Amino acid sequence: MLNKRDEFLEDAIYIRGLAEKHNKMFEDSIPLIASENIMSPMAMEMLTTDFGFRYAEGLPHKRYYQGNYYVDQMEDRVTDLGRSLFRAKYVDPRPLSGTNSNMAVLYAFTKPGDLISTPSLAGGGHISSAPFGAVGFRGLRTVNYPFDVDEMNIDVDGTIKLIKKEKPKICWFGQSVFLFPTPLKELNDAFNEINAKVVYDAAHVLGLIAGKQFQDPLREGAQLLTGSTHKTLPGPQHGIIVGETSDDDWKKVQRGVFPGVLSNHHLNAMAALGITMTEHLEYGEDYSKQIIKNAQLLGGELNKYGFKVLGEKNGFTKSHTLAIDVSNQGGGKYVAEKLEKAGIILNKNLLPYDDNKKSQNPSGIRIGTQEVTRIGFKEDDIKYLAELINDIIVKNKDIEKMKQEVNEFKSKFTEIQYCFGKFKPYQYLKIYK
Ligand code: DSN
Repeated sequence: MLNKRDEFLEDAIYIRGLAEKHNKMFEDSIPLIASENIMSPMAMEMLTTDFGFRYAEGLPHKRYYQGNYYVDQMEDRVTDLGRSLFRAKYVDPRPLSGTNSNMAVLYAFTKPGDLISTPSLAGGGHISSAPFGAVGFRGLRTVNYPFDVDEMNIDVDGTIKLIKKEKPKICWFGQSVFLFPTPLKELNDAFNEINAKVVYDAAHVLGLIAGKQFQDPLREGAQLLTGSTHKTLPGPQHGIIVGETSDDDWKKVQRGVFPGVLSNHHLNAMAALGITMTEHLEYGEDYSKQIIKNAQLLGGELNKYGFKVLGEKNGFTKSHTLAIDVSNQGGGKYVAEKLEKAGIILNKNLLPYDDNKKSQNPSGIRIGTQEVTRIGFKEDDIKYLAELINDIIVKNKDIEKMKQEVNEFKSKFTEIQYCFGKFKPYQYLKIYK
């Protein structure tokens, strides 16, 4: 019979074993989820340092705890790196996630009952800007921008009318299906007329903005960028707020972060973010160019195979993301699950004309090229990926054989690119002996 210690150890080893199996599953698979990425070795190392076990409430040099001598220096440097990377006056690298960043900004500039304008969920909006997400938690009301499916973007004229009529306290932008830049410049007169705050949730495209390959929202009308830091910016699961705004407004943002929506921030993740920023300053431009090139090529290839890739009129995408209507191939749920069986990991997604009630079985799938680009996919690899997807979904080839092909293909990509140092991804379990 097992004694208590052995029983608990068995549980611990079971959980560790799941992590090992999960690592192996991703090692063998092609990762296409548009909101994920893998970290560099130097950034990853930071997550297992003592930074992760300490408190540092507040701002550098004005803490409530002792022991922050090096923490303060690290936070100062990460903040400065953020200013360089985003060419911005203010950076707060403390939020724990994208949603946490959004909550801090909502806390700073709204009161319960206020109205804000946001992208709709089906138009790609994020759950944190929906009434059942962070926005609802703050007790806010929302109106959604009209969407133009041909353009795969918000409808400019309709949005101008909506802003002028509804006079929202905040005009909120940014999506989770983010194919094309938001037409901020075209909306500037409307923002000015109602004196709204303009906030842009850049989570998905943060690395592309920093790599100067997408729009530059802070120069186009937004005062604040929020975001998570682990999508096209390949950092830790963390958050950030960037601002070109008045000192008074920035103080409100900082108070929104602490003590508004968090007590301690996660120092190990912040250090990892700092290292990611240094790497992005060096490699971000090349990396972003290749991400977008790969996404556009994949859109074109899938289109040639007969898939209905949205945004065709504008070249399918100007970001890392593709949105594909697969209602003729069995629907988003069926296609995503079938691809998963063959080792291609992506997600089903609402499309702009889907009712929100269809979120468990929407018409679409979403694809992101940032992670495959990170491990070295170039043009020929993208063409082969499109062929694999066609073989699995359209030609209906044997799933086990396809899984083998996917595994063999993936085994060619053994190193994380666009970073300092060398590392074979998925080999993470080294500390416990
Ligand atoms: N849920 C994430 C996404 O997949 O886009 C964003 O937080």
